[in-house]
Amino acid sequence: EFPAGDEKYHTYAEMTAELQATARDHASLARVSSVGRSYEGRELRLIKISDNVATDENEPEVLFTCNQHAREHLTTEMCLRIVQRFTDGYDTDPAIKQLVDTREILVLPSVNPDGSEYDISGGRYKGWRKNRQGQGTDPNRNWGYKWGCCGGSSGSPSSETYRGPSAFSAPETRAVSNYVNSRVVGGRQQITAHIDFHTYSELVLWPYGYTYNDTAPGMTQTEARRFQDVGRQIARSNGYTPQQSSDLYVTDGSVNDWMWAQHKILSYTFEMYPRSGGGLSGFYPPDEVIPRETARNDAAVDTLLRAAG
Ligand code: 0X9
Ligand code: CA
Ligand code: CA
Ligand code: CA
Ligand code: ZN
Repeated sequence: EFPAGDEKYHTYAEMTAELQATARDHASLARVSSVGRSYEGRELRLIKISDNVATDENEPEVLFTCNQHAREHLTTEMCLRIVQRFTDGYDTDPAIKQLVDTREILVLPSVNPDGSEYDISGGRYKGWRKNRQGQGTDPNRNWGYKWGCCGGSSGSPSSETYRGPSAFSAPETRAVSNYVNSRVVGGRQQITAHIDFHTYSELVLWPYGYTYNDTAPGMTQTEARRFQDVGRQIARSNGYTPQQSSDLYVTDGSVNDWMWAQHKILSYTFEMYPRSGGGLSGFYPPDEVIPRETARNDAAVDTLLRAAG
């Protein structure tokens, strides 16, 4: 469980209960499923939000993923905020209704539930980042595009950025990638946009992460400009700093590179609150900041949903 005073953060059980309650209270708008299981066997729960949710309609699909990194608990709250806003707001907010009626919104609040539960076990934060397979694989170095190519990950199992023995060796990245692959319908990827939420530093990041170059195979000048334009528009609404992800540091095997290179999904990483702050303690802001720092991304989320059209 979370340490005393931070009970407003959701444990895995509380997150699951929240998703199920949402689907029960909004049966025509929200439906819970699973994309597979974590290394320790937890369901990787997905909630879909759309009008006629039981039908696979011909609407742009937009994916939000959270908590690839165990200790980044604020991101799970971000995904839950998206879920809550697009269900509770449907009947009263015309802008919400418009988006829900014209998009299929897919939310995965915890991509790394094993690591997340470990991080809070015994009611004490452990500063854990990776999954719980052996010494742990960094999920965000385990994706299958240019995996391990470029010095942006480690081959040592003890490293915080261990890439695993092979691409998609982590059950969590394998399951999410299989799900995304399954959204190719009639030769066309249905998911057109994606945000992977992390903490911290208040950044909006776009691919590629494996190279400093703005353009590269699979990323034309026009495509790079699109990432920049949407990324900068988003940054104006949340006050984050927009940049290519390699401008922060080079990573290989990160989720955005795969989403874009493999599927041409407009895929961003958000690094949430705080902007800076004290090493590990930056991962553990008090639960009092949850409402403010998740609502801060409402307009950004709406912008991405619109850009997905
Ligand atoms: O290193 C990561 O996976 C992300 N930062 S975090 O502090 N949340 O671990 C950033 C990934 C963005 N990609 C690149 N910087 N290339
Ligand atoms: Ca508190
Ligand atoms: Ca629909
Ligand atoms: Ca569809
Ligand atoms: Zn992270």
